[in-house]
Amino acid sequence: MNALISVSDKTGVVDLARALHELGVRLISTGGTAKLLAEQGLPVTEVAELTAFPEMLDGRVKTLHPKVHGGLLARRDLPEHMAALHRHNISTIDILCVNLYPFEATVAKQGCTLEDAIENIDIGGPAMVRSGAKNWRDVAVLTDASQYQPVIDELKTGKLSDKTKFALAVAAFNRISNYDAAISDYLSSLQEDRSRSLFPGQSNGRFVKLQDLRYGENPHQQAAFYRDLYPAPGSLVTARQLQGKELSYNNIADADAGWECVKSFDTPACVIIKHANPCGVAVGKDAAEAYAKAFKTDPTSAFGGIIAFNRTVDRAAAEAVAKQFVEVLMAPEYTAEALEVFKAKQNVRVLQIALPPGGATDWDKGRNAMDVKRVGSGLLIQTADNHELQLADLKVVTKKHPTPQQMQDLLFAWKVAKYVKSNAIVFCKDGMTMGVGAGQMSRIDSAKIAAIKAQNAGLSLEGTAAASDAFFPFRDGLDVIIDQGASCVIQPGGSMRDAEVIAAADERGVAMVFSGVRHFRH
Ligand code: 93A
Repeated sequence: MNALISVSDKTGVVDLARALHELGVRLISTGGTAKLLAEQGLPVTEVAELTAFPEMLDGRVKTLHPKVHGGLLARRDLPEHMAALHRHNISTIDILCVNLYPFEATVAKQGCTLEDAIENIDIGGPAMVRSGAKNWRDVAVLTDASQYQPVIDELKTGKLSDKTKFALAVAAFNRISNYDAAISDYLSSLQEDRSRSLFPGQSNGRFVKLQDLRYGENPHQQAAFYRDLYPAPGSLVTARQLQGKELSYNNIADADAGWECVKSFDTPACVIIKHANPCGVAVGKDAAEAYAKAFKTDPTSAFGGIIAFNRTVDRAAAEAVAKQFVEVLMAPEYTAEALEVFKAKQNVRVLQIALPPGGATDWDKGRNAMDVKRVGSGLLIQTADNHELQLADLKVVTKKHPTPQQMQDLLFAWKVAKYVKSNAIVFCKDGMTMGVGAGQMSRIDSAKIAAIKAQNAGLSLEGTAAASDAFFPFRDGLDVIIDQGASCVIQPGGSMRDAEVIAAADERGVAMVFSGVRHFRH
């Protein structure tokens, strides 16, 4: 039996080689490895001797030779393969032990140059690993020091089982795949203007761990936070935490909901999130006014909330926010005075996140290009819900037309409804939410809950604009909304009973517009 050993990380390799030698295996090795084994008194044949070709080009070509790859790839069960080996005086290589040039460790070092990185791209090693692993029935491929001892132990009992050799081949291809991924990731990271590449925000399925989390949604669950390899500008993962306790799993999930919602507004806006739903959203002349309005929607739920702004938080806004119990605060910027206010409240997690460079109407907005949801042993993947409704998209379907002010409120309500879990009913007026009904199994219940919440907050729904994230299958849902005081309604339309629902709106004297799109959010 012949073993070819070629390792950069020489840990454990002398013991392995000695054990192989004692089992009567002939050792073949590349320059550095051969030198080490010879120093330890082991008989070793250099690859250069085997190939009758010197290592060349600074070691770039060492093992890339038919004497090596023929010996690895020949099928022992095919007489013509074995005859070809014989004709060309090639010996089989039955055990291959390779670990690769340390590419990952090299690029992880501070100040690594492109040249350093390139020189550490191993070519011959992965080529041998692939050859050996492809021919797994005949070649045992060791790519990690943890495999040495178990393989030696099994060899001592006679020969390696197919099961072991197959497992080694799987591990070998995994290693190669990760190695190539590291090279591709590193080189891609050097390309300029990645955010404007064809597919912004896409990760090619690869993620980088940002941090382990104390626990998941509940304390008995483990969790970690990963980001896309190339995060889109303006996305949550680009946030910088200025102060406060460590973010929890639920904090991050809620913060994302708040940030996604608030950055969709052009004008100063504030979003307060609880359990992934907005419990108050408002626009105002500045951050402080937007917050005051958003808070009014549901002061009870706002307790312990996650608050997001799309404008600089100044002292006035900070002082107002500091009066309530807040878990996480997000904004593109804070004045020094605002930060001073939170110094006294060290538990508050203060995050600074840059807005997407193109603003609220930017086409990519730093959102995920893809939305992924895990289901039992599978994935659901969809493009993100990026639809932005424009005034011109609205179709008035009732006799009564909304006033320009009502149109603004309808658009505002629609924007908010998109970020409310389905079934969503949102009542709004003058750029603020007046009642939010979220996540109910029945649209009617969502409407009723929104009304109860408004009542609890001392708000009147009289003359409000109401949004429904999906169409009304019957007139009953619309009736409940009108009973609560809505004077205009926005909904996608598209129900079998649209005519009945429009007639109901006309009968009750409210204006209704169709958006033509639905915003289910689960
Ligand atoms: O430069 S290479 O890509 N060209 C080769 O032909 C080659 N063959 C083995 N690198 C090559 N290797 C690698 O050399 C192995 O994967 C291993 O990491 C390293 C071992 O070199 P040495 O035994 O000289 O320390």
